[in-house]
Amino acid sequence: MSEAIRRTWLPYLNDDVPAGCATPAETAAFELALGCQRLGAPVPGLREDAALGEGYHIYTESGRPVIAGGSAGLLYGAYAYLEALAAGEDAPEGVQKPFYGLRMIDCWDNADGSIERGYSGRSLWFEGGRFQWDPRRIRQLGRMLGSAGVNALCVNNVNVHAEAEDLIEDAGLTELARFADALRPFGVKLMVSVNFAQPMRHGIPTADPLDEAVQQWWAERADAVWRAVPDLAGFLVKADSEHRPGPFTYGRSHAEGANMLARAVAPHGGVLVWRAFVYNCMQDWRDKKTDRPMAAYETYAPLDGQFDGNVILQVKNGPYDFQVREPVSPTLLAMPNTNLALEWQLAQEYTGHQIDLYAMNPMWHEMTADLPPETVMAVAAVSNLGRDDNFTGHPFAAANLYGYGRYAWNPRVDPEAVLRRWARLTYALPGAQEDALVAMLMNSRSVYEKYTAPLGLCWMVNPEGHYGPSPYGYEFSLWGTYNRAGRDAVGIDRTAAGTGYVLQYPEALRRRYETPEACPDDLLLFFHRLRYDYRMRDGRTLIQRIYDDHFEGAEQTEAMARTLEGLSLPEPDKTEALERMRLQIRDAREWRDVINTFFRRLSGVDDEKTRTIYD
Ligand code: GCV
Repeated sequence: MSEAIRRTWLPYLNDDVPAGCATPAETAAFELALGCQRLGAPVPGLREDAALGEGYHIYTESGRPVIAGGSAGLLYGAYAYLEALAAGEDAPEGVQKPFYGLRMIDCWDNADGSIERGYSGRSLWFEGGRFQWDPRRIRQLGRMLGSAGVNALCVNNVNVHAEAEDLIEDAGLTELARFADALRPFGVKLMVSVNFAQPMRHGIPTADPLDEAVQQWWAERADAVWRAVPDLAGFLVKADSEHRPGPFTYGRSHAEGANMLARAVAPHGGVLVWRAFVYNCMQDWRDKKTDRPMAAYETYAPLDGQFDGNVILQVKNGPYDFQVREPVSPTLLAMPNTNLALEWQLAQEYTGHQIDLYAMNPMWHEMTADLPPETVMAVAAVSNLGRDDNFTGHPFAAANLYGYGRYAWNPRVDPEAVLRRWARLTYALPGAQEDALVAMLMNSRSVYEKYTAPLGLCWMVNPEGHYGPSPYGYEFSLWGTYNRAGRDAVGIDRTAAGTGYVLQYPEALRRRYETPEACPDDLLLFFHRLRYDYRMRDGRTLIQRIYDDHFEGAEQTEAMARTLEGLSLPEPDKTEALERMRLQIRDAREWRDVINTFFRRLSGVDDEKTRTIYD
C-alpha cells in the first residue's frame, strides 16, 4: 500500500483526511474549510437543524451561503456544495432529502482478510481473524462513503464463518465499537451479519426461533452489542441458503425466524435485514420442473404481512443471482405489506471482476420502469471495495460506488448525469474527452452483455471464480443454473406451458414476457426456448443474432481501447485502466470464440457473414 492518498472523486480534498472529528457536523466543518480554501470559494455557515435529519437546506443569507441540516445533513450538504463548485457549477440552493432512509453497502469481507467475490485486494479492515486497519485509509473510505451518501456498512460476509461470529461476542465488541467510532463522523453506521445458529455455540442445543432459550440468548446478545455500539444499524442474516443454517431446520417459517431476531434488536432501535436469496442449491439438472428463479417468490410471497415492522426483506434485483441481465425479481412486486430492500452488486462477480468496464447506473435506472422506486424502502449493494490503492481495483469502478450513492439518494437520477459528474470531479478532462469517457461508460454494459451472454442467456460463465466463458460449466451442476442449449434450440420455457415462472408477475409484465413476440430481445432466452432459425424482429435468425452480438461486442471492446488511449488521464489511473483494457480485449475475444464455436458445433449453422468461427 502506498503512503500517498489516491485520487477519488474529491481530488481537491486529497492528502488531508478529516482527523479528530467525532460527528458528521464536525466533519462537515473540516471538509468545508479545506475544500473551500482549495477551490477559492466562500465558506458557508453551518446551522444545525435536527428536523431536517439527513436532509439539508442550502440558501443564501446576507450574501453568504448557509447550509442547514441535521448532523448528517450538514455533511451531505457540505459535500453537495463542494462537488457543485468543483464541477464548475453554481452552488446548489434548496432542500434535498435522501429518497431511501437506509442506503447500505454489504461487505463480503471475512475476518481472515479475504473477501468473497472481492476484486480489489484484501479487506480494508480485517486481517488475521480480527479488525486491523490503517486509520488514514479508513478515514478516506469514510469520506468516500459519506460523500456518496451511503449511511450503513455491513462489515462482514453474509456467510458468517466461525471467526466472524466473534464480532458480536463479548471479546469482539471493543473492536467493533472502535470501528464504529472510525466511520461515525462520516454518517456511516455499522451493521453486522450474524449466524442464525450462533446460540448453539453456547451450549443451547437448538437454534429454533420459537425456543425460549434461543430467544433469550439473542435478546441478551443484542443488549450487549448495543451497549458497545449504541447506534449500530442492525443485523443482517442469510439463512437456509447455500448451506447456511436457518429456521427451515426446525420446521419454522422465515417470518418466524426473522421476527425472533427482530424482537431482540427492536428495543435498541435496530433493524433486522433478512435476505431472500433462498433456493434449492442441490438441484438435479435432469429435473426440468424445479426452476430456481421461482424459489424466492414461493418462499416469501405467502409470508407477506407476517414480518415485524423492523424487519427488512432484502431481495436481489433479479430472480437468479446478479447476472448481466435479469428481469425484475417478482418477489419485489408481490409483497406490498412487507418492508423491502432492493439488493444490487457493485462487486463485479458476473460482470467482469473489475477488469472489464461495466458502469451500473444505466442498469439501475432501467429497473425503475418495472419496479417503481417507492416499492422498496431501502437499498443495499454488495461492496466493490478492497485494499488496492485505488479502493476499487479498476479506477473507473469507483464510478459504481459513487453512482450507487447518488442513485440511493434519488433512484430516478439521470445515469448519464451521474457518470458525467463522477468523471468531471475525478479527472477534469477537456470537454470532448469527458464526452468520450462518459459515452464509453454508458455503453459498457451493453458491450459486456454482447460478448458474454446476450438475449438473457445466463450461466455460460466459468464456475471457477465466475470469470471467462464456459458454456457447459453450469449445465449439469447442482445450482439450478442451466441454458439447456441443444442441437435445434436454446433457452428455457418459463411461460405458463413451461415452468410457469412468468405467472409470478403482475399482469402487465406477464403479458410482456409470455410470448416471444412481446418479449424484449434482451430477455428472450430467459423466458423462451427457441429454435436457432427463429426469426427475430429485425429479420435475423436467432443463431445469427448470437454470432453477431459476440463479434460486435469484441469489436466494440477494441474501440473502447482506442478511446481510452486518447484520454489524458493522470497516472497511475491511465496505466491501470489500459492494463485492464488489454485483459478485457483478450477475454472478450475468448468469450466470442468459445461461445460462437459452441453454438456452431451444436447447431451446424454457419455464420452468414462468413467470419471465423473455430471448429
Ligand atoms: C456471499 C452468490 C455468490 C456467493 C454469495 C451469494 C449470496 O451465490 O456466488 O459468493 O455468497 O451469492 O449472495 O449470498
